[in-house]
Amino acid sequence: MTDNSRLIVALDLKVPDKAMELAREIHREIFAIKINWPLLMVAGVGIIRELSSYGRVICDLKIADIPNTNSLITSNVKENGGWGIITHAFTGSDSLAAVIEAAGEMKVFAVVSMSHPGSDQFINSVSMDLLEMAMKEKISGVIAPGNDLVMLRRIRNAGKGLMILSPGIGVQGGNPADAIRNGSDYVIAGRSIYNSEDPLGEVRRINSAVSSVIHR
Ligand code: 3DU
Repeated sequence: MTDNSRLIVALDLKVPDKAMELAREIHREIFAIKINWPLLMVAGVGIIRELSSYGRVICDLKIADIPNTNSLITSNVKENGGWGIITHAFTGSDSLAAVIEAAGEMKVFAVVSMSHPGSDQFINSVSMDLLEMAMKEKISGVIAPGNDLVMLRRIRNAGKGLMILSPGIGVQGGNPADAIRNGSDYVIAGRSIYNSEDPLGEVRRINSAVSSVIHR
């Protein structure tokens, strides 16, 4: 994997061999791989270590439980070689603190707003509170929507120094260059890459769109 890329690829595939094959094809040109329940449920926790042979793996488990359970889930990811983990923040500071403590050196990213329309129903009205709480707990970064540039800018402005990862790119309507221009550090894309006829070409297209913004 490379620090020159601002792209995190969501490998939401239900066939582990396909996920491994795709990782092999694209890993040199991306910043990290993100995995989520669809792959983890089929492949088992060992897939974290297998994919880690290609570099950084972020486990998007959107943890949302009591502190003890959060801690058990997080230590499991850590013991299996995860580089980062994604947790919900709405469960409160004790639950979030448990993830951060169990993570040790692993990066922890908290969801403070989401990219789907339902995010407007509940979570978006407390996004700034979630952000403030997560910063008090010394979070590494947050997840903020790459397809809602107004929300993204609010989070960028209030979250100085935080790493911002943005899904909502591609199929969900967001544009990678716009997301970076409005405050994302890294964009997350899944379907637009793994469903493409030419995944590596798609990775290169996103990388070049993003670098044209960064290097200006
Ligand atoms: O829409 P895509 O196929 O590019 O996948 C986006 C990934 O990011 C997917 O794993 C999804 O679960 C995750 N995600 C969001 O899409 C939106 C969020 O607010 C948080 C995570």
